[in-house]
Parts: sequence; structure tokens; C-alpha cells
Amino acid sequence: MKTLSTRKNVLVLNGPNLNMLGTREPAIYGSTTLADIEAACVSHGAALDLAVTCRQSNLEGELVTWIQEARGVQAGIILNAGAYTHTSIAIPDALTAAEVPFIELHLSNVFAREEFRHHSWLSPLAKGVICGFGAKGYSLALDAMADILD
Ligand code: DHK
Repeated sequence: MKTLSTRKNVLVLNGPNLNMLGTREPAIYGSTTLADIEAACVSHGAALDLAVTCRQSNLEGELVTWIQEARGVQAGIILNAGAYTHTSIAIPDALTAAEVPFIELHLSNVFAREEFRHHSWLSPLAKGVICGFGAKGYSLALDAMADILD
């Protein structure tokens, strides 16, 4: 176990409508709240010697600003960009500028859903993509990030 100050920082970033987890279409997104997911990320991260910070925004520009601020501060990003995955150019541009390795994450299996969810502007830049495992995907992503950063 490393001391707090030597732990690598990892940002868990959630985009639009993910603040509604728990009540939003539970058959698709599960019944775990975002607060529960974030608490689990912090404790699972600590077990992996990662210092996890969690943030959520419904605003594309705010997500862009946080990704920019991650440059030189965060060792990795786990990103569920919600619907911006399929529409945003600004978010992948920010990720390229920030030069922070990231894992793309979706709770649902986007490939088993509507066709417009099959395309992601993030996937070509991501270290990897995790989708379809619900809230458990966040701990899988942290495990993968720990390996990437090792
Ligand atoms: C979350 C969303 O809000 C959708 O817009 C994406 C993703 C899928 C998820 O599965 O976590 O299409």
C-alpha cells in the first residue's frame, strides 16, 4: 500500500443524465445510484493504490474544461460521456490535447441498442472500451487502468 501522496490520480468522469442513475430507465442502466458508484470507485481505487476523483456534468463544455485540467494532474481518466459519446467532437479533441490515457465506459451494451449508439467518437482514442456490465464496469475499468499505469 502506497502513501496517499504517492498514489496515482485517476479521474472518473460521467456525462449527461448519469446523475439520474438509480431512477433512470433501471432496466437499461441498473438501479445503482451515481453516488453509490462514485463511493465504490473511491474505495476500489484505494485498494488498487489509485487516488480517485469523481465528477459528473450535464454540460459538454464543463466536461471539456475538466479534461483540459486533467493534463499533468491525472494519470488516467475513466469516461462515461453518456450521449456525448455519439455526438461530441470537442470531448475527443480535449482528450487528445490533455494527453491523459483514458478508458471509455458505458453501463449498457450500446451495440445491442439503437444504431445511433453504435458509433463513438471516443473509441479510436481510448485505451479500451468497457460496456454492458452495468455499475460493475467502473471497477473493471479501474482494474484495467491500474494495469495500464503499472
Ligand atoms: C449512457 C448514456 O447516457 C447513453 O446516451 C449512451 C451510456 C450509453 C451508458 O450505457 O452508460 O448511449
